[in-house]
Amino acid sequence: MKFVVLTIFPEMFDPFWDHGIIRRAIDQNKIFASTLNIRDFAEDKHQVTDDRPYGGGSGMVMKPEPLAGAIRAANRKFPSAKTILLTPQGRVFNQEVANELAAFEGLVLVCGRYEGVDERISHDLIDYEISIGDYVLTGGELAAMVVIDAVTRQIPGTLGGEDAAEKDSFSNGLLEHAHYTRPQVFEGNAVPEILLSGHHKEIENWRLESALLRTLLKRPDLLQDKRLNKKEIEILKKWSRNIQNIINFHHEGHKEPKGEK
Ligand code: 4GX
Repeated sequence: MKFVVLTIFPEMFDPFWDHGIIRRAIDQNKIFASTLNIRDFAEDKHQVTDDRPYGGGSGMVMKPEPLAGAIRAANRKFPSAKTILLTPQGRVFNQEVANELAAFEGLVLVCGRYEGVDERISHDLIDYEISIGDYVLTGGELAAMVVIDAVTRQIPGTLGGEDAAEKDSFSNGLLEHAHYTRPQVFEGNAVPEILLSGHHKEIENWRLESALLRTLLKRPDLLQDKRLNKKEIEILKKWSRNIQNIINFHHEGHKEPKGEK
């Protein structure tokens, strides 16, 4: 996967490329990462990238010429890459989008600043618009990093260990199960016994139950969207019965005498 980031703040990406899994993916040629400074494509003496909006009003707009120059330079270098504009108006990014983007040969990520980019850029030179969520950033750079980060870890061989991306959150539509490491007792709280037992099948069942219950309690919206298998339905039914028993007991324990309201 080739990433080219177009930005007026390329230095923001130096520490991003330089750490952790992204760094290792670059070193192992699983991804290629580069930035182009939009300012370098400005023609004027002062290399201006913004201008006042037609129609008036506060704020500035990114001028089309430097952006077009930068996008075309990136497209010449990587003709098969898709060009993505980070903007609150885009399709909301999630794991599914990350997987779709991971299938492309390259991504050119266009980072806007100010109030946005001239509309003729988005119309003519952009393949996809992506938003990382419904909040307003000061620029597209952090959004581009989020996209690059999530896409990179979907590329086979980037995570180390036995293809961890298939095991993690969302790959099965559920949140992760609870995790524990040493010590066995921390500040009076013990690790669940089953995890120490060495019974792999039971540990797997416990983890599925943990994942299902955490999803039910923390993100019930995810369960609504998910196709549940037989095992998962059995676990939820068991907990439904548990809860129903508690409710029944509660009602019976507080029953009013017959004939009364
Ligand atoms: N997810 N922003 C982009 C300027 C801008 C506006 C419109 C192009 C078109 C954001 C987000 C985000 C703030 C980045 C506005 N550029 N980007 N910027 N949320 O809020 O991606």
